[in-house]
Amino acid sequence: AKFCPSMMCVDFSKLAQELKELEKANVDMLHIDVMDGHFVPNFALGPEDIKAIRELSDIDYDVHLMLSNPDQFIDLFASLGPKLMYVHAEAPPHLHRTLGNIQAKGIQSGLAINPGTPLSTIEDVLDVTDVVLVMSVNPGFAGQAFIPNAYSRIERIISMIEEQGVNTKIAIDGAISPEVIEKLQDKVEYFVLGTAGLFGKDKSYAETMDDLRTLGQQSVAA
Ligand code: S6P
Ligand code: MG
Repeated sequence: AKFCPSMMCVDFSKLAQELKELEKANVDMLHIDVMDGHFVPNFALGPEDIKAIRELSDIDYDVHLMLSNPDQFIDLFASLGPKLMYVHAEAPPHLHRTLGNIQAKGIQSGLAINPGTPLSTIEDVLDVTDVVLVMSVNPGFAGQAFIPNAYSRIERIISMIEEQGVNTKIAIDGAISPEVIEKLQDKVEYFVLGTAGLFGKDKSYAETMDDLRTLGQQSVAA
């Protein structure tokens, strides 16, 4: 499993220090939430924030576009160099084309799906989806409660992936705690970490990450 701290949870007034700490903790990839105040009832990071992060660190990052019209902004965000770009299953009218456009830029295509959206929405686009991001909160805010339907949804997505023989990986975002990581360790490739898993603890990021990784290894060995 890989761990992706959510950059909307860091203290932006100490961005350089925060990034240094995250590097020391050997996180796998940064998760950058982009919100438009329309698809979700909040605003989060934007292109200028991503540029600032890139100037301070070269850790790989994904961008999670919570935008009503992602098609309009794919070029802009692609030009900033993400490794993986998530759009929402609920947003673009031609989902298969949108995901294909991301792949055509040499960026991994990500497909985020809200807790209340039927999984049939993603069934026919897995051939152009590198990573499915299962939302375990309704997107918009950090610090919300975990919505447990994510567990059965992940099982059903795994069945779809196996049935279709595609290589799609699974990610999960929203209130990811040590308990959730332990349960999903073998099924999920990318865990997004926010306030439930990493930020606002008494421990350093490095200590918390060590604990989370040990937890993962134990459950694999068991
Ligand atoms: C939510 C956003 C997430 C949050 C993350 C925060 O809309 O997409 O990436 O940043 O959920 O984590 P937590 O543990 O505070 O829910
Ligand atoms: Mg997110």
